[in-house]
Amino acid sequence: MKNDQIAATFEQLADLLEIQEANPFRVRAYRSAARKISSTAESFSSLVEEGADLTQYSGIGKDLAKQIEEFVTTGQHAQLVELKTQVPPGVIDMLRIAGVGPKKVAVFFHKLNLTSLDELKAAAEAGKLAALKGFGKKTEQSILENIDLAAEAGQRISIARAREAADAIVDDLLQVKDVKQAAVAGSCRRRKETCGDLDVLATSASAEAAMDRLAENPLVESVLQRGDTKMRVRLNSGIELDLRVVPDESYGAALQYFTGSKEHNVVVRQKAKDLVLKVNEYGVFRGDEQIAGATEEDVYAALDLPWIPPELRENRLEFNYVEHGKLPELVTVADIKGDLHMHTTASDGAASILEMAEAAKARGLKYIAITDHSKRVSMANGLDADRLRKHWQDIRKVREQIKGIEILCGIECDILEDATMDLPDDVLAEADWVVAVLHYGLQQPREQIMKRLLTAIKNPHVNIIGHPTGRMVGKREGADVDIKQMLQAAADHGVMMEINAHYKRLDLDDVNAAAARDLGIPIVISTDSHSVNGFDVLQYGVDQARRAGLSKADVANTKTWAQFKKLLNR
Ligand code: DGT
Ligand code: CA
Ligand code: CA
Repeated sequence: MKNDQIAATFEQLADLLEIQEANPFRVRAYRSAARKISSTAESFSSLVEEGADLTQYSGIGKDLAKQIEEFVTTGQHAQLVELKTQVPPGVIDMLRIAGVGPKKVAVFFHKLNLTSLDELKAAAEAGKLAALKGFGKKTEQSILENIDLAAEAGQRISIARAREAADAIVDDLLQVKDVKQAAVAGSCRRRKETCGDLDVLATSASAEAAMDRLAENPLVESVLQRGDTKMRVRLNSGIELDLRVVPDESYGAALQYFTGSKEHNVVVRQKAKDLVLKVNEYGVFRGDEQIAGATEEDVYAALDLPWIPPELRENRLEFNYVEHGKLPELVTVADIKGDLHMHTTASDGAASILEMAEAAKARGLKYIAITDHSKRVSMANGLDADRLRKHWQDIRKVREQIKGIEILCGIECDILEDATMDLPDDVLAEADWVVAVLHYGLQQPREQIMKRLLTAIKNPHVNIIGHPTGRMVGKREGADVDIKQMLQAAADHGVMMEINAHYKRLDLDDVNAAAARDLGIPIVISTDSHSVNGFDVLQYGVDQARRAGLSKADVANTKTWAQFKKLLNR
């Protein structure tokens, strides 16, 4: 079990306790434990296995240590299970609305007896929220703006949670003697930013053995359906998972079919028809004769197609590539040599400059930029000019303490609501690397949003636009950005574009990143790390780039430091 998963459970516990108006100290204890766990490099799961004393970590007392041990060994948290019986799922759903936290939800639940998103929406439309003590028209308006997105997102989970669960279940199935092959399929294999359910395939001499094993997995809450070769279960996280056990000779065909997308498969079936063949989850057939099916490569080859990476299977780019005979060699995590967006204790990060540099170096990175917040982000302790210059002095000192990694003096500079930069030009001029971002006023009209973005793009000291739309996956629509205009301006002025790798952002998204690439804009995949574990999200950013069809050459931070340096002077 990963630290993130343990932390997410404690965060959820804190949310539910807060909704139930529990003692604030208890709530805070769970939240700080969650933060500690997710920002600690050692795996708590392994620590528990080794019998280590968890109370050595600040913020983790005896009681919490016991709860962590119980959760890691059983996959269940008794108190969380109990709380879930008290708080209806529809109330928990309200937490997905941007700007709505447990305190507000507690009021909706206890004062207005609202128990679903639909009921909350109706109450907002009737003006009942604005009438509540401590609420106003503005809050009500913002809830109305964001509630549909929260409802639409439904029970879809982030690719990060999806991969953790699916990978753990696949690994566990592979422990079964009779199971020869197992893999995740569906949207999770295509690395879509969210997954509606998980799809897992296995080949096994005994389908029973594979299904029994899944039923016993600690991540599984209940078995919903079970047939001879098919099973559907609900996981503790609420997400559902389909397992299909298939014969070896059909494994590739099943993997191809259940990886999807449906749209991709429509084209694949048409290709088969054109060749007077038939393709389904059992294989490729000429009449009754199976001519392929054991591997995906064979299936595609039988249809005169190259094997297509799952991330591209959306019927968006892939068949164009195939037609022109140049399926790109997609960028990989191993290609990434630098990380140009991260935070330290100078603003809202959990680690020092040196700790971040050491962690980056340990992961094989050759250059990083320290980009703490500018002063507008006061809740993150953002830096004004004086503090920033001192911070850069500290960074220069750290350069003397660590060799083998280049450390840039950077800044994540807010683009203010009035379309000025949060720091004066003379300060920005001293930076090695300026990431310009929108954090506030995302609801402004398109015209003002564009004025802000264009101010930043035209500023000669700005190197890159960070998380360009400001969207939060499944939670908040980004600002009303005219993507085409922004990208054209960036191309004209030599400004790069970020793919923020955090699974809650993944911004630029796959479609916009492809558009940026088409204009020749260098794309940088950044982790936006706030702790030494923050680098873990790199894979999600790389996956988003792969979904955009990006190769190594399209991603600027695959360059060596000597090459990358040349891009710094605009
Ligand atoms: P999700 O779960 O909403 O994130 O998206 P997927 O793509 O995982 O969709 P899912 O779980 O409904 O089905 C998995 C794959 O199985 C899907 O990508 C393609 C294939 N599949 C499922 N149902 C159908 C169908 O009715 N027709 C075709 N052609 N393929 C299907
Ligand atoms: Ca699925
Ligand atoms: Ca499914």
